Amino acid sequence: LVASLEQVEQTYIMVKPDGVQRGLVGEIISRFERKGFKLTGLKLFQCPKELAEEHYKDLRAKPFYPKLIDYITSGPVVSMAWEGVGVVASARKLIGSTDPLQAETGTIRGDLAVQTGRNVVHGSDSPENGRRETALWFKEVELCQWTPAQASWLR
Ligand code: RTP
Repeated sequence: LVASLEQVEQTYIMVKPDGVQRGLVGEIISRFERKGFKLTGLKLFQCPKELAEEHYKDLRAKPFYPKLIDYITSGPVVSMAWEGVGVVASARKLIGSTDPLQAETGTIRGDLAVQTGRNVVHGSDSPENGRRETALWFKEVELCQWTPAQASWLR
């Protein structure tokens, strides 16, 4: 009842090419499912350069930007849209710090990654970016709004 008064957010989560190629897709999806968030979009996708540039436009001036674009477009990614109360901050917690060596054990990066430039997963950093990135990576028809058939135990 309390949670239903809070804001339901959207976030964009992406298994990056290293995560796909290392066979971590199921493991990563599983962590968000087990937490209790709702999956509203899911696809395997080869990201075109233009989309990678738009997604990371705020990082254009960074020295690592060209390598970041090469990395994200180097093979298919798994794009996901997740929905829930507090999902943006909670997903960032599940993912862990950008540098996997600083990420806590128990987080995705803390458990499964070593290098910042190969940190297996992306998660939106604000509710606004959650909406922006979901709309950037998914067509409207690819997103499913659905309600569990039985009352949810989670909110
Ligand atoms: P993300 O957007 O992927 O969830 O990552 P983030 O917010 O934790 O980190 P951000 O600072 O937005 O950086 C985006 C991605 O750029 C790569 N990166 N490389 N020094 C480096 O080589 C460096 N710094 C950042 C990472 O893949 C990071 O996730």
